[in-house]
Amino acid sequence: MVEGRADYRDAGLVFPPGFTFGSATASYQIEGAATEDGRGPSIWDTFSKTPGKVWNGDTGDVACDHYHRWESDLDLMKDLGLEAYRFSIAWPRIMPTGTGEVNQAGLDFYARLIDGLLARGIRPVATLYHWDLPQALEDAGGWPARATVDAFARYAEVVGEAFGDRAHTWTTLNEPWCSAYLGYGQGGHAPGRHEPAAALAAVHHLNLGHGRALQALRATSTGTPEYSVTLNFHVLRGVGDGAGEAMRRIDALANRAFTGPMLRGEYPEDLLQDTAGVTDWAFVQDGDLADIHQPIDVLGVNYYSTATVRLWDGVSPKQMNDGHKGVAGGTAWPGSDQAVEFVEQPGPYTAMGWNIAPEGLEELLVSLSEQFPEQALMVTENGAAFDDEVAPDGSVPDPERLDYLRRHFTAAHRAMARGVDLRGYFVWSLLDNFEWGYGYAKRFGIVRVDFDTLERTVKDSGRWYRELVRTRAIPE
Ligand code: IFM
Repeated sequence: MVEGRADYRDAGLVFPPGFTFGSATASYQIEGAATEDGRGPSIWDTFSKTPGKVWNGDTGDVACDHYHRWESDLDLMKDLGLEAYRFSIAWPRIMPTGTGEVNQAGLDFYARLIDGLLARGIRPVATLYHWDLPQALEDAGGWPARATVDAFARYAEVVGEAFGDRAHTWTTLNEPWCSAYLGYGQGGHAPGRHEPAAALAAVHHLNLGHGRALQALRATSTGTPEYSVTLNFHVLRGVGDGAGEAMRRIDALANRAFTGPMLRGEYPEDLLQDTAGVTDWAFVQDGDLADIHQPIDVLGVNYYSTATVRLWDGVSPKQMNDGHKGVAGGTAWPGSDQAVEFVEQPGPYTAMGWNIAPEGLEELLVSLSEQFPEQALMVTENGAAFDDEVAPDGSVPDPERLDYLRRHFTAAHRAMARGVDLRGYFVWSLLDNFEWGYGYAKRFGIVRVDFDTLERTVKDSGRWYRELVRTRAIPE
């Protein structure tokens, strides 16, 4: 083992000028004001209000109340020294039913936010879709339906016209893997459907939506924004005899299903073969791949942990679902008697139960830059949930999160030292917020939110980050 590789706790590493330090959030997770100023319902409003879907019955109705507290939140960002802020625009605030009428009050909110960022010298990095699909579009079929792509392109045109003079970076989608597979396959995310073929149709329509949105944004933006998409990559480890095959399959489904069309203009042949028992991919029409394959300036990378997989022979999808051989979670291919199981990994873990593996980030960044040598990269999310406690003096000591961040910044720095063109890093998240199916039980913020009083308190990790941004060197 190379000295120092195991702990990733190098201090003093300096990030170059031009490297962007930011933090990230998403609309449904922080805004609240779910029915105010003409916002329409999204699939997450519906899902979170469906009994049994979200821990404790939590919803985003109030969340961090950022919709009303945006100005003091911007002051907080300024105080932390953030150079950029990655937020998402709620489609149902802009177009309450996803198509048709544009809601001026929704546009006004994001105009205030963007202008407020610029006034404080913070670059606005805006994501168009971080999972809050207007419910009316889901009622009409959701992402498995091609019409959703047209609606998304029109929405991109509207925000491009409104903010394309000021946005620093446009990001089309956040983690389409989650939207497609968790939303339409596994069902743990909104809209909670369990339809494997629909999940793959959603993969394609999200990819197409990305390409069509880029075209619309480019056509309407009058400034000089950068263009990007954010993917959550699976950094894979394998166990057992079929380890290589298990890793190949998940790499195809989870990673190359998106990078293939977006960055190479084609779906991987092995993905089409692996999934032939589920769909014939007839939803891919002539011209789609050219539409998807648009240039981007930066590829957004979200990374939290690694995943370990094992291949099972002789397991049918039914057995898989029944928990055959203790297989709890994984993927089975209809028409095949093989299944891939996600197995437990060695710790330490965060409060999400995710293993802490900074070396996975270094490996991912190096691998992406080898696969796509011309593509600049940006870590658009990295961070950790822990069960923070408020100290008697009101401070929030969070040594585990601080240590997690230190090790992952070290990993990013090491990747850069190995030649990776990494442009910046956004810590997830600025604020404790609505963590989807976990509600408010999991805290990712570098700023604590008291969900009774909505008071914000900068945690020790936030202070540490402020020091990193100020000095550009990883603090002790
Ligand atoms: O909170 C989420 C975010 O919305 C998308 N990426 C992962 C985060 C932590 O689960």
